[in-house]
Amino acid sequence: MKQLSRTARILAAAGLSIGLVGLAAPADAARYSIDDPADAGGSNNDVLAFTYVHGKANVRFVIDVDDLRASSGAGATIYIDTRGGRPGPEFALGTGLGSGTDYALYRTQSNWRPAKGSHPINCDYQVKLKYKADKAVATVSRECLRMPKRVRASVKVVDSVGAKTVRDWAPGAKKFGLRVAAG
Ligand SMILES: [Ca+2]
Ligand SMILES: [Ca+2]
Repeated sequence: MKQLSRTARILAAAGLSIGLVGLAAPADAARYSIDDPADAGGSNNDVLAFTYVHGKANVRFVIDVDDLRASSGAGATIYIDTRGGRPGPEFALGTGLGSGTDYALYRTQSNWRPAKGSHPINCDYQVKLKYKADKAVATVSRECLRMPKRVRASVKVVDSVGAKTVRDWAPGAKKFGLRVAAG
């Protein structure tokens, strides 16, 4: 297979994602989307794509997995970088992928761990788990993120396959996608 440049892959992924994310996103929003290989060792929750859309009022994150199930015991964490000059993400949103799960947005340290004494932030955000479409969709108000000019993110899904713990990151372990400005 011909090796595409990173930019070309991102553009191709963005093109493909239009049909997936659809018209729910504002037309003028900036987005980043990347495909991820089926590389999570037999996990149903293998991440196949990660997309984020930075709109005027909120940032929407879409995690496409292989086979999202209501019985899933897996969890996802979306790491959100709002200040490029400070190492690591400023926020993280953790959620289970099973039906009726809890989720929480919290502040992070430069080492990608929760900030000391961090509590779930009291602001407007939600996670929707779409089992038929195999997507987890998180929508976070920009006010939660202190109205950042630009946002970039990384996602990690942790699942158990037999006795093994499988971690699947997109676009890579502790690697952010491209920065996108508010649309
Ligand atoms: Ca994957
Ligand atoms: Ca940062």
